[in-house]
Amino acid sequence: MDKKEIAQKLDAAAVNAQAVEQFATGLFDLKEAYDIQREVIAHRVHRGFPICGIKMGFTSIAKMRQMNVHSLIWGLLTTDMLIEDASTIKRSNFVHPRVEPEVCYLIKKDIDRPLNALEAVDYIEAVAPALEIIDSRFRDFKFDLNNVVADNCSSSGVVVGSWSRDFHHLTNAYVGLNINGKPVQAGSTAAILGNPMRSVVQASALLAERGEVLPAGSLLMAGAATSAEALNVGDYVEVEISKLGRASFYVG
Ligand code: OOG
Ligand code: MG
Repeated sequence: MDKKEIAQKLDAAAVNAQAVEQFATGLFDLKEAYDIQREVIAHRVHRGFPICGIKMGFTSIAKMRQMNVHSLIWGLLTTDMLIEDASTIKRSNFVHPRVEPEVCYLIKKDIDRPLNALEAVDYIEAVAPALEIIDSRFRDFKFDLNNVVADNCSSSGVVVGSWSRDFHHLTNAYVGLNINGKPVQAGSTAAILGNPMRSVVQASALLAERGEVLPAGSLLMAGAATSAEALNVGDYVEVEISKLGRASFYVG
């Protein structure tokens, strides 16, 4: 099976909301996994949904432990993944969706080189509370590092709340995930690499490694601060970040 065939299988799994088996260990290496990810994204772009940002994964210990993958990963966001704040998603469009609370940055200037933490601040226009819907295309949500990367890091949906230009207090802010009014996960933005801004630094290094640029106006999801929670029909899901606000959606 070549990279194009693997990508085609993963894209079909997403479109049909039908899980597939993990690909055999050793079928492709990590570099090839990112090449497959690009092929998977090409299918979405071809359907008329351009790339609108990137997402970082496994930037918190909680997530690494939950999924037993201990390396930073990154995927691409396309416009078909964008979900309006306070809107309703259809459970039947997904395989086994989960949600996690995140911080989303809006990029001010093209990120075209590795940045340090001080420089990264100048590349951020605004920040917003966000929710990521992840939906692994692999059976039982089980994968190894190369498989999850090939599957575009389980990316499925992104809900972004209101933008704020004040992002300096985000070093240690409360992050809560509420489902049907009950807090189901609680943590801090500090759980994201010690400071979510480090996610921007890491993203700049990973982009440079592949010789890619993140254009101004892109979204950058910093990675979940807590473990993810399964979604069920009827759920009302809300993220709450101290001093930043909320974002939410319903599952129909
Ligand atoms: C992979 C995606 C990880 C995050 O925020 O850590 C991720 C997964 O857990 O399926 O998005
Ligand atoms: Mg995530």
